Amino acid sequence: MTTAYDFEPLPPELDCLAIDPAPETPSEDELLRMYRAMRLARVFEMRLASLYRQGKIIGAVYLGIGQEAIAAGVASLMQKNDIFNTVSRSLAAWFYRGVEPKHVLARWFGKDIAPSHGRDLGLFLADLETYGIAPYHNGSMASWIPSGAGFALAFKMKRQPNVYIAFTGDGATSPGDFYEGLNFASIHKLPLVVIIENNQFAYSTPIHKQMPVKRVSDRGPAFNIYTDVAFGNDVFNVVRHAKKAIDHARSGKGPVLMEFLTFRRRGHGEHDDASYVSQEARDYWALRDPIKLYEEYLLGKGGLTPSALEAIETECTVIVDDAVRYADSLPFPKPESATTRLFAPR
Ligand SMILES: Cc1ncc(C[n+]2csc(CCOP(=O)(O)OP(=O)(O)O)c2C)c(N)n1
Repeated sequence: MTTAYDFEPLPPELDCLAIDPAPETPSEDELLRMYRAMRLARVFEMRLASLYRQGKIIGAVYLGIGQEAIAAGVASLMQKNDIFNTVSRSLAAWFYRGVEPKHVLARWFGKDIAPSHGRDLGLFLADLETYGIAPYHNGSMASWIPSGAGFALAFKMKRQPNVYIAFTGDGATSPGDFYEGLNFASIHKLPLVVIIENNQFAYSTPIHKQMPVKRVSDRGPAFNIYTDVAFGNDVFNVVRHAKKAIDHARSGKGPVLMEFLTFRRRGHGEHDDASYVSQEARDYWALRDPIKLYEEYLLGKGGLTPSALEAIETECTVIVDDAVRYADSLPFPKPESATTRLFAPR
């Protein structure tokens, strides 16, 4: 039995229990598009958790339950030809960009499906052409920052008005890649947007055991770049802060470090019971669940009816049911193909 770490609530200026987009209310279409992406991610991930327990998933499953507002809010600001990367912890960004749940699920099942034909699992996705999702070159979550700086350098050299958005976690700000990437991007004023989903833990390591500063954003001044920190479970607050950050990078003023405070409501993966997380922390963040906060707004000032939200939930459930059927129906890669597709053709 692990002892849980002490819990610290957010300071009042970084907390919010009643969310509101004012003064800039998005159109109803946009409100619902973000909501659908978040809800679909939640329904999908809850199903993934049970499929994992049924032994249907190959490998581990890592969920982003409780972090959906950051993924959907940031994805809503992306423009044509922007490039981003996330792992599946930010599934709502994939869904917002149009990735189909059935394709993600088939890969968690290890099935023979493009692009990797069972060679990697649902945690990663790369599809530059269709969704602007960058290829990943290894599993280290900090390594995307220097590679993102490379993409951003290409944008700058081609005078292309795009940004590279690297989503990553608080733990990923400790390895050297984080420093090298941001240092390089700052010197060359590259359009690199680093979004930190600070969910309070890197696996079982809490923030205070992984960094000597209170917040990831305290590291920003070392790079002399635009840095900000904000509550990440309010989708409107995410849009407000991420917009300023992305505009800054897009306008040629250099990279940004944007930290969103959130909470991982599950273990690091479904194999982890997270007994190091106190009940107090779980209860505190349950009240700040991003979908709960969003629904309270939509049903109140947003003017939606409970049946409108139920219809979206049903729609998401049907999509996920179909995804399970589709993934089940596909074959596994053939054993004799095991040595193919591992290296680029020469
Ligand atoms: C260099 C390296 N060490 C260890 C791991 C295993 N690992 C994968 S994710 C992770 C924790 C990352 O924490 P954080 O960046 O806070 O992201 P989160 O998982 O909380 O979203 C670890 C230790 C890894 N991928 N790469």
